[in-house]
Amino acid sequence: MKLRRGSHDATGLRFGIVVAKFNKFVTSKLLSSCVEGLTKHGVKADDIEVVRVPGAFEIPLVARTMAKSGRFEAVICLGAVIRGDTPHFDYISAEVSRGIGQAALDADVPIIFGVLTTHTIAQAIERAESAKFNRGGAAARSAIEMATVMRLLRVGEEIPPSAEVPRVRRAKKWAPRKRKA
Ligand code: INI
Repeated sequence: MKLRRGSHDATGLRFGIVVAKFNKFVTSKLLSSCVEGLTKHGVKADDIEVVRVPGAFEIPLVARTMAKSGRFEAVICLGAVIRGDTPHFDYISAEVSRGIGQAALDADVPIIFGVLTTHTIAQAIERAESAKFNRGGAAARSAIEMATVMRLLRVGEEIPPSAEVPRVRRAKKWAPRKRKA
């Protein structure tokens, strides 16, 4: 049996982060613990690119574009959808989770779901703070694990240069010159 798993050594890997501005008092905490989580595992600050979007609903499109750019080994999505008095929560949380999953499959690049969906503000704060659940740090670890396991699985996918088919010039067939009459 072969067991393949990702590592937590992220040296040389590049990550994109999409973070929602809505509920910034929560998402800013998710962002700082996520960046800290990446750098702690060897990612250089220059290899992290952060894009801010208005709200969680806008995350999937930007995540998909970043993932398709070929500039990142993984993209991390951070947001906070907090239940209110209307069904708005249900539409946004359903769409962001579906959209992120679809974006990862479209782009063929790991996209991490670091979007909180909570009933209360207190639950959201609890999950964003590093002392408690720290979902930002967890998103960073998941991204590193997925980036490294995908790299393992993809070994051998590219065609090595030696296997490329050389362009062969066909030699002209020899034929006797026709004499002018
Ligand atoms: N966006 C969030 O990220 N979290 C929320 O809790 C939220 N609520 O509750 O409304 C929210 N709404 C904005 C939404 O994501 C879009 O930005 C907006 O609808 C424009 O498309």
